[in-house]
Amino acid sequence: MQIKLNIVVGAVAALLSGAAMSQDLIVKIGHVAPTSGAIAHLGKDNELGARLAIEDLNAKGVMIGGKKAKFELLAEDDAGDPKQGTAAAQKLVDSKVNGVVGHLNSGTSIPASKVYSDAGIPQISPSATNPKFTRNGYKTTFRVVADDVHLGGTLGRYAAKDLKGKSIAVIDDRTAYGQGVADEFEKGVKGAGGKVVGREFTNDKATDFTAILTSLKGKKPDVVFFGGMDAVAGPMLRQMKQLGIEAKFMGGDGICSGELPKLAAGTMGDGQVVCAEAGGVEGEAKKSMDDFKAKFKAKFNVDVQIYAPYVYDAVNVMAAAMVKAGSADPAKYLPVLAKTAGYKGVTGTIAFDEKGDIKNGALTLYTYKGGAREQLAVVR
Ligand code: ABU
Repeated sequence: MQIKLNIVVGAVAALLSGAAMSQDLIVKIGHVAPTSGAIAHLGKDNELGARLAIEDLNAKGVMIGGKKAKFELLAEDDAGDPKQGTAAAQKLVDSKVNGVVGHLNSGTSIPASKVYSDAGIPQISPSATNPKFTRNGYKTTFRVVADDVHLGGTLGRYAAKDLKGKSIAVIDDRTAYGQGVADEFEKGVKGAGGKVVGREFTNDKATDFTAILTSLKGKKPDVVFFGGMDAVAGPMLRQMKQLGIEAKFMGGDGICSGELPKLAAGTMGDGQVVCAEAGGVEGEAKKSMDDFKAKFKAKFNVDVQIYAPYVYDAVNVMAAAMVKAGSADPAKYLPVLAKTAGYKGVTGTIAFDEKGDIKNGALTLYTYKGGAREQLAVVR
């Protein structure tokens, strides 16, 4: 008799819990980054940031509009290619995602932003820095990092004033990011009274830079700036060494990864490279970033490359807007997301301006010593 009663009680409990589960609110978060190709290490870094955020949200038991939210990650690979980027965006729209964090590259984030805007789906990029990303007038477009006007301009002034560069050479990879950040760098150099002695370009898949480096060598540069990503910067540093070019090497956030020393195969001199991440924290706020990096390493057994913490914050900012709006319906939480202010993330305080850009964005200048990234300064 007791056994029968236990079975009935168990069955009722199972039914009730099933009923409760069926009332859970499924929230689909799309994520897009190049998880294949030359910068797959950066794409995977971003994707792991999103996975950690989703796991933490589900572990916390977030309530949205009186229902327990179950967050699901729909991760797409765009290979850093604009066409694949818009295809991935359309796939996520067709899957009825509630929001998207991505893409990693400016060259994919910009065309994809139209797809999300047309569908009314909020998109936060954790790493696309080309200013055009937030300047198309789309209400759905946000980013949690500083843009290339800030990044390139600051690095240009730093090259002319702090590094006291007298003959500065500039190379870019002709991508939306690389060319844009190099243009801003050049403006920054000239604005600070510095001289750009040469400008060359390559592409984001190139491996041989002998011709452009030989041409620049004749101009005796003391600083070489590269607008592009670490996968190209590493071999470029190797070839600079082979050609006997002793110049300092600068770049934006795209080269400022943990992977750069490996990609340069031990050819980087201590302090030779100066780069900047398009965000950063200092003082007391640094603890939350350091804690995040330690947790990330413990969980995935890899170090953060650049932007995983910004992806983590982007997912959480989106979830916080849903909680505040009491809805994961994009039309309902989008106006709340746009008003985000004072959100305390692991990357600092997040607030959006009228374009969807982060307000008062920081930059962190780094160099490399002994094959490891070393912070120089956080600037605003
Ligand atoms: N911000 C550097 C890498 C991503 C991009 O803007 O293309």
